[in-house]
Amino acid sequence: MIRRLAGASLSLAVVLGAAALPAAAGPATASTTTANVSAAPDVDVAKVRAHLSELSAIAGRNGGNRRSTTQGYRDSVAYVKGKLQAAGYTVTEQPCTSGCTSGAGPNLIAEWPRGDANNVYMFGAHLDGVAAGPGMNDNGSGSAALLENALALAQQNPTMRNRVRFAWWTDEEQGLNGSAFYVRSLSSAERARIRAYYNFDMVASTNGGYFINHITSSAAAPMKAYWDSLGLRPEENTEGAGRSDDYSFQRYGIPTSGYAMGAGARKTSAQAAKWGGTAGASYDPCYHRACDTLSNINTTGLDRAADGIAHTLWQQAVQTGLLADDASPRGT
Ligand code: DTR
Ligand code: ZN
Ligand code: ZN
Repeated sequence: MIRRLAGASLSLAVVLGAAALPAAAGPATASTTTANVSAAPDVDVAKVRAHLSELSAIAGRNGGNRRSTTQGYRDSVAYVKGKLQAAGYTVTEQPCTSGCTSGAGPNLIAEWPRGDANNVYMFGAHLDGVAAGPGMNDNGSGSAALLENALALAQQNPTMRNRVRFAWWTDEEQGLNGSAFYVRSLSSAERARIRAYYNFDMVASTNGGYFINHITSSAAAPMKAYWDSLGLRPEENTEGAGRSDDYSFQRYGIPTSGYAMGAGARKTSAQAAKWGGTAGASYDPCYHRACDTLSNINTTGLDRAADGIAHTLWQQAVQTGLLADDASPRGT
């Protein structure tokens, strides 16, 4: 619950350019056009937390973790899949048949079947955890934020300009293996349709910062615009570079970005002055530890990530308005 303007539908479109936020919409002027415009939803962080609670319970029933090779992982896949199917998605389990740890469960892929299939925007998070604990920040946080965004998209069912595909990856913790298998398995034509891949890994670190992968890139622009609009002054995700599933796409030249709040590296004094928290301590003091439980979740950060995902998804793929000059749709 962050955004000042959270309505599901506006009757007045103000064409403000690619980085425009609904909160900046002003009164009608010569540059306005009347249309049914879908605004990005304010994703309910209580619902994101409810998904996290389910993942926590799954770990609890399965020896305390959700490692890719375990029943805890397979139950996590079943939970996410069930929610997506109930919302109307066709969901694919992709077994990882090469390069994954023996016995690793599948990737989970869900595409929203509207918009131009030649322009695909992908949003992904790894669903597996390490053996040491339940993996709530790493990476229940990204998985749950993504799931609630997928459900919000289905619920709002806006007119789509481009295609959105969601992925929950297996075996990231053993070497980015599920995402690497996925990208490797695509044909070059399928890879060329992916306009950007957005990654969400550890988006609720209790002593975290606001980090964006490839922050100055055009793929990152809507992610940065949203956090800038909250006054967060995000920084480049240097700690996470090459260490999560975005790297599997980057290696094939696909533009990548994403949010992260940080792992085992320590917060600087300048960052503590800017964002609060404890200088000299890890962004996530429970990184890869048994204490990465529901208590290890920064709900404010989680909310800001979930809402920024929605902003980015809407900006890149939803039919958000009509051109001011000729009133023709921006896409087909
Ligand atoms: N892939 C993460 C590793 C990681 C390390 N630092 C960061 C910073 C931001 C995001 C991720 C990471 C893991 O799953 O352990
Ligand atoms: Zn991770
Ligand atoms: Zn990890």
